[in-house]
Amino acid sequence: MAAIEAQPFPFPARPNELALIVIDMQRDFAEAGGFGESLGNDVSRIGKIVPDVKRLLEGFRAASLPVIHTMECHRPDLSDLPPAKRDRGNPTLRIGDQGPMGRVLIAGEAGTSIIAELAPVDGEIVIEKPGKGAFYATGLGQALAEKGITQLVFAGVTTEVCVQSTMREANDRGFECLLAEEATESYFPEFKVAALSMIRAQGAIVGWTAHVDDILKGISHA
Ligand code: C5J
Repeated sequence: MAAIEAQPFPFPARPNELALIVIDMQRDFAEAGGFGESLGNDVSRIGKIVPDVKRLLEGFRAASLPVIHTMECHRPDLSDLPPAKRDRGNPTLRIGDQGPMGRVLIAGEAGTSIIAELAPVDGEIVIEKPGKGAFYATGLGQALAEKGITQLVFAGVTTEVCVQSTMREANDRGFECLLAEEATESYFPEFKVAALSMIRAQGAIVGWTAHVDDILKGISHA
């Protein structure tokens, strides 16, 4: 596989060690009545990246490269939800409350599920995570090690929260991380711009960023 055109310099992709990780493309963050909206956010911004996330998913599937999905969610008994997380901010719906799409961010509830167009297919790994970072209190590290994955292409939401947290966790664990620019979004446009800049600053201190078209071009010969 040729290096993928990226910033701040080409991403040295190795096809046998590369996977796509799609972070938290859940109804609760993207649809009216969910957790994102309960925090006062304009969730329509999230829906707009669905076609680009889908293009990436289809590209990785066509190239037979591994795909991982994450979901931010908690156990029904809330035993993995620290009070400090539940009580933070001033949402109209707190995690675990009953909302229009079921209990907010609880495993198995309708609102917690991944948007239908981006739903996992057989064989793809789905990681349920109680934190913002996907390595904390999950089996993600072991799942990646078992598949020999050392490089991750990131998509999903939100750029500066769960995506960036997971990229930083992965970077510290030795993974090379590439963020797909059009396939990630924030409720705050200025935070997306800032997060992309922070990630690729200082010679890719957290990772690389690239356009979806360039990633798809890079993996098409995998
Ligand atoms: C947030 C996430 N923003 N998936 N979660 O609370 O970024």
